[in-house]
Amino acid sequence: MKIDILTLFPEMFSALDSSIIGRAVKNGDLEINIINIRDFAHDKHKRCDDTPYGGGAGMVMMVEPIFKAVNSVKTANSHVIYTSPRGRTLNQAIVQELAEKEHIVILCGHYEGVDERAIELCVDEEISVGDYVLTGGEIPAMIIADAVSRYVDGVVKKTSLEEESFSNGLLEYPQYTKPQVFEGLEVPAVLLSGNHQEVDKWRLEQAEKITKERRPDLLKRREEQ
Ligand code: 4G1
Repeated sequence: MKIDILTLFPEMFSALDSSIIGRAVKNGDLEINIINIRDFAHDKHKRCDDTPYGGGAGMVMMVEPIFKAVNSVKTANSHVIYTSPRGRTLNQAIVQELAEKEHIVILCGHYEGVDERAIELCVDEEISVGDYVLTGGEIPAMIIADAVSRYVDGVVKKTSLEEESFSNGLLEYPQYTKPQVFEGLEVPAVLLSGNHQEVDKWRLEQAEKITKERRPDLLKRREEQ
């Protein structure tokens, strides 16, 4: 899987160098390229944003550098995403859909976003990571790259993905590690019993209880599937 990220703020993506994603990139299981849109500016000042036609606050990212940047990476198999509050909200079903793609290109907006013609000319799909105001699409792009990368062979152990699909759509059960007692709080006895059937049963019950209490909408979505 190849992910190309187009941005005016490439430095922000050093966050991806560490952790599991960084290791997958080093192993060659995953290719992530960060492309600076500014490298495609045509004038000597490398201008990539300008004031909006019609007036109003802030700056708009210009279409030409974006158009050139996208075309520099795009092939017949590319899926181009614009991270935007207008898009459908990311969920695990969308992540799985994206994980099937050979090549994902993610365009990050900043300031007041991009010239609408950039979306019209270059973008296959808009995706949002949630309903709140951000300064740019860079962190959403990292969220998409992180979530999709987990499905690349070798990034996450197969058993993790299998357990996840078993508990599909449920919140996680409580986890404990050493010590057995801390500040008078004990690890539930069933987890020390060595009875794997009882452990599995307890974990499923806990996951269902927590999901029902906190995210009943997730249970409804599971029933629909
Ligand atoms: C109107 C949130 C504007 C924001 C309504 C989630 C947010 C990209 C995302 C905004 C952005 C709401 C996202 C807002 C995002 C141009 C550049 C758009 C930054 C920008 C709820 C600012 N998922 N926001 N506008 O935040 O890019 O992907």
